[in-house]
Amino acid sequence: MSDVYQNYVAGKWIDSTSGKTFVNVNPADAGDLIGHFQDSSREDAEAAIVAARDAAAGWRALSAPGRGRLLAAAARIIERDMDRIAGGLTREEGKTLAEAKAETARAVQIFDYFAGEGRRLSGETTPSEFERTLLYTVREPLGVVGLITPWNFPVAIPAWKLAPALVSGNTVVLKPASAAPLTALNIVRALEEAGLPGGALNFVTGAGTVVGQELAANAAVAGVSFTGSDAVGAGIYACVSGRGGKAQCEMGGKNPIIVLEDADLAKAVDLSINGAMWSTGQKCTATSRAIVHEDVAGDYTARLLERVAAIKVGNGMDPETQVGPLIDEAQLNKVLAYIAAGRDEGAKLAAGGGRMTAAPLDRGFFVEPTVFVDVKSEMLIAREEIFGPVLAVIAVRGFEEAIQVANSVRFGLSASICTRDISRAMEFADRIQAGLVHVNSPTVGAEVQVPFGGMKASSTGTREQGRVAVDFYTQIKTVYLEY
Ligand code: UN1
Repeated sequence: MSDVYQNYVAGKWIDSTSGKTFVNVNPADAGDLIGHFQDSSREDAEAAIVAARDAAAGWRALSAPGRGRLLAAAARIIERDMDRIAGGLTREEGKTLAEAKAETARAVQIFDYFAGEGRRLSGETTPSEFERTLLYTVREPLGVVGLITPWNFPVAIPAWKLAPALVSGNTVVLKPASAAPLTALNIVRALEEAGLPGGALNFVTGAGTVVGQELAANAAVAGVSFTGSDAVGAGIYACVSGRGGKAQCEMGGKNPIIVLEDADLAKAVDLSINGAMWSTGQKCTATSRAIVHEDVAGDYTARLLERVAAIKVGNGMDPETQVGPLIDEAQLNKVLAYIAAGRDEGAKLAAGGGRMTAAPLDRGFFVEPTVFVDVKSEMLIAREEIFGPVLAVIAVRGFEEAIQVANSVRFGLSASICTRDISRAMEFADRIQAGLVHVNSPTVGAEVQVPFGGMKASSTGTREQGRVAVDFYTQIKTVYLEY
């Protein structure tokens, strides 16, 4: 029997009342069973919400710098346990160990950054119309918040929701994705070891339709922050805002890289490979459209295909591996269905396109790094988020058409341009419909100290990360004090 992992509620590790568990397997080798996790019931989620509510006054009463110190202590524990946490992440999620370590290091930065926010949670004072009146604002926590996190960044995304939520004085119920719950559990353990009081953070694993649904529907949960698919996010947003709660949803992307005729093509190819292929394309910020000026499209594509052919796909634990598996069979089938749709619509498959079945890859969910050329912007593969290592190359006649194609999708998360022309780079920054804009830099990546989020169907609610992250987790009180 492999390990059984429990929920964490009111400072205790406990089993679900359902008596049921689900299994977590290694996507690089489906025979490698990582453990059993609690298949929690609605009652478990309710109990966690009650525990968070009971702990709210005590946690809020602690000073903000004091809450920050606990986050800093957790950062040191995560740093100490980096190899174990990153190893578990690769085993359950599939990304390479180098990527898992970089992501864990990012979580350390996030906890350190928001530890400092404990000393900066400021309001403002302004002159009043009235004499002898002090007019000022303070930030207060919302109360209980629900955090629903995805499997593709199983340490960074829980960290970037937990840290601002906790430092702002909220108590939390965290529901991690069922495909990668071990890494989130390791973060909960780090916060427990750091000395977080019982009930301030509760951890409940299980189905989104049960645990996630309860967090969205329960009136005691003042705010819900979600990262995941846009279909689920839209439902959560409607449910939470419909009952007067606060909702923040980070959803899909269909992120373009525009390559102009004056671009450094070696660099453009480098950025395209990074954005489209690393982490197996399983990032909401992944590059999935290369919108290339027709004068350089041939040269760009030739260089791109040469690089794609050399990509080493395999188990993320192997130091040679550059691209790991997709997360599970459902994701594999979804990616293969998009590839089939691309062929049906007449795009030309220039690289990859199939499942990888040579042993030992047949034990996991591996797909070939895939490139389509001659893609038209109306095609499904140019419009919908695929969430796999698939890049669609679209040739355009010039800058105007590039902007028009880039903005023609319903998503607006991240966008990049490769050019040496500062005027066109600036015009791109002005006109692109995206929350994250990159010039000669990949669509992926997110520094902790600046806001992260998208426009259009990519995001709803205020931004994550940076100082503005606390805007979601706090409410402002304005005080008029006459003396
Ligand atoms: C990154 O590009 O490093 O789920 C961060 C996602 C995003 C995070 C991307 N919320 O892929």
